[in-house]
Amino acid sequence: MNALPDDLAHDRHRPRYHFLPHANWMNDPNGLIHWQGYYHLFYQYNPHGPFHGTIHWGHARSADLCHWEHLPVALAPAPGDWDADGCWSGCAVNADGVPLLFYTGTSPQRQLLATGSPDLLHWQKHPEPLIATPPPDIDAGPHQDFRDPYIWRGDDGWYMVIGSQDVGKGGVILLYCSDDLLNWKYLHPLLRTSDVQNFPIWSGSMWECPNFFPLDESHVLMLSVWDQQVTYYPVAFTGDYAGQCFTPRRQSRVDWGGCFYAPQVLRDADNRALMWGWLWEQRARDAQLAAGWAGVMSLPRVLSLAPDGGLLQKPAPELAQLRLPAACAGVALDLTGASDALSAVHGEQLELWVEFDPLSAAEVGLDVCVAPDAVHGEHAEEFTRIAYDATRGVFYVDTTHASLSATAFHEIVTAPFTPQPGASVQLRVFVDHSVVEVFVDERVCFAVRSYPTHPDSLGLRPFARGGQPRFERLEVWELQEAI
Ligand code: DQQ
Repeated sequence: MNALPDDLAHDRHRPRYHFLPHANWMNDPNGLIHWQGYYHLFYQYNPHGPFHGTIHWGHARSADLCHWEHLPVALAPAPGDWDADGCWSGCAVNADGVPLLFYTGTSPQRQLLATGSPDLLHWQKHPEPLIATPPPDIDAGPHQDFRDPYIWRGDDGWYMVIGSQDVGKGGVILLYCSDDLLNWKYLHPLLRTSDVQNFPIWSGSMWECPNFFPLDESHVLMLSVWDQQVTYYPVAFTGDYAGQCFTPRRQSRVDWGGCFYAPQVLRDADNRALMWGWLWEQRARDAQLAAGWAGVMSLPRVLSLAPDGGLLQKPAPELAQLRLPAACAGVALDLTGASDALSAVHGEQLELWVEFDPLSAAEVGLDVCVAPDAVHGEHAEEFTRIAYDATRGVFYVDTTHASLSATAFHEIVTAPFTPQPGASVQLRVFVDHSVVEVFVDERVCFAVRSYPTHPDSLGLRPFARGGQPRFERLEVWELQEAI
């Protein structure tokens, strides 16, 4: 852990246990690798300000997934190099004990390699691009959208996927193979838009940041949907992989909150699939410039598959070490009981574990970051609402009232949600200053940003409409600072 400079220590919107650099801009997680007992997180980083530009690879490591040590920048764009305009996203590979970073250099986009020292602190760029252009039968557009290599070792050699577009046809994930990690042969598209046009989630015109990995009995292709200079959301296709071909069976949104993007997955020594995503700011650019930082990493999420093939995500259990003694631990509470139990609890670094009967009211949930004058009232001036709406069959997070500031974006994000028959809904919420990360039954996740203006918009309160809600469990912890 590294002490924060004074000006940042007083920034109430700056997260304290979600990872971010001391200052400036951060976007995608890159090169995730569990190496000699440490989780290494590289990330897209601009050391020159809190905006996207001159993209380097920042670097940090953690032994416990909670406390992070900032390390020197790993990759920097250099005039005359193939990455002169930026070192864009990519992955790390352990090549029989030699650490390698594969990434996209701009412009135009091409796939590059750097070899690391055993402590991962020094990186030597390979003199030539590994893959300089997209395959000739792919029209990657005027900017040659062709980026974000992701590599794995198969039974018969190395494989790489790269995100791209085929103009007029949509996104495409290109599959390559290699015997030596240096010479790559293009095989064919692993997936393209025309293969998934009957799936429900719109998938834009370009696919970036692919990850492809086995999970339980299936394979998952995760990618981020991009269209016309706009980043949208990551989706995961679950299906079968055989003979270098992927057959998707099911599609899901990885996160419904609207600021989670470009996730990457790491296999750790216990063979867990751990995922981080970039959480972008949801406030105006001026506010980001004034803050001096922009972009936060999500919490590490452990992935598994539901029996129906859906993606399950839960916060890494290591995060429990940040808990202070429980500030509230209630069982079988009605609305008044829950309200009383929460009235004494407030904070900017909280974990909530709530279970409720989804049949007990038309809408059930809770509000976080609530202004104090309204903790017991109907209309708080500032609050962020997290709730299940049985009438519409949705779970939602509402930041319409999260901030009185004109610079903060306000929206209601909604995910289809059907409770498990006969079971309570399990809601886990992490509040970390301007980050609110929500896990519903491990099946639906929302990461949102909330920027209250009142210094004391720190309260919690249960919420219900149309019925008598029953909270089976209501537990809250304050969490220690870790970054
Ligand atoms: N961010 C990187 C690209 C990637 C995009 C550039 C996704 O490599 O496609 O910073 O956010």
